[in-house]
Amino acid sequence: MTPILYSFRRCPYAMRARLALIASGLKIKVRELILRDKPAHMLDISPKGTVPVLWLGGDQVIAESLEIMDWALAQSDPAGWLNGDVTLMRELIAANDGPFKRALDRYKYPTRYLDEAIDPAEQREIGLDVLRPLNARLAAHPYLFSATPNLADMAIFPFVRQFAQVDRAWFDALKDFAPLQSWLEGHLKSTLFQKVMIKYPLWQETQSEPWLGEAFAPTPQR
Ligand SMILES: N[C@@H](CCC(=O)N[C@@H](CS)C(=O)NCC(=O)O)C(=O)O
Repeated sequence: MTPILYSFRRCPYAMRARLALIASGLKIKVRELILRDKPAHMLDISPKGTVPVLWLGGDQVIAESLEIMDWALAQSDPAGWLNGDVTLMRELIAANDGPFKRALDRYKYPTRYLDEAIDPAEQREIGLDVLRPLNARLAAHPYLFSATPNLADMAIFPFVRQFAQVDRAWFDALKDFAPLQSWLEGHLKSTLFQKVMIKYPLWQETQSEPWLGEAFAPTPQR
């Protein structure tokens, strides 16, 4: 069967999965959801209840964003995202998913962490410390490893986007971060990202799913 992705448009984990799935050129269908109303079938096949979830049919399920990227690129990697030092790519991704994401959540949603007596400005600095080595890499070439993007660029930039968006004026005014700022800008303007951010209607059990990365064309009303 055609693989089906359970996805939430604004989730950075779901974005990185969509980036790899679209870049791979594989034909995938998408079920758009909102987190407070997850489809029963998604919870059946992945009880931990996070997006993205890629359903390959039957009990074959991939419920981790990086594993979805790996699955897609293992089959088809036309842009060469796996060319290069994959171990180092994964180290950068681990710093993103660990310390950076932790600081991002506390910076973006301080009221969720009232028991921790969070200072959002301090968390923002912790996040910036993780971005500093990325910025240094980007001073040497347009993407993290070379002149073309790879797995690390694509797995990380959706989170930097979120970090920047909390206070765009502050982010844009950061001195010494021009390489990171233009790297982010380039991703946001890319054709691939436009496809990744196509808006789909929420999926309902009775509906057929649109193709991932293709503009949704509703059936004309008679
Ligand atoms: N480690 C997971 C994390 C995914 C994740 O945490 N996704 C969030 C949305 S961005 C989620 O589904 N949270 C569950 C919820 O809020 O109900 C992955 O990489 O796929």
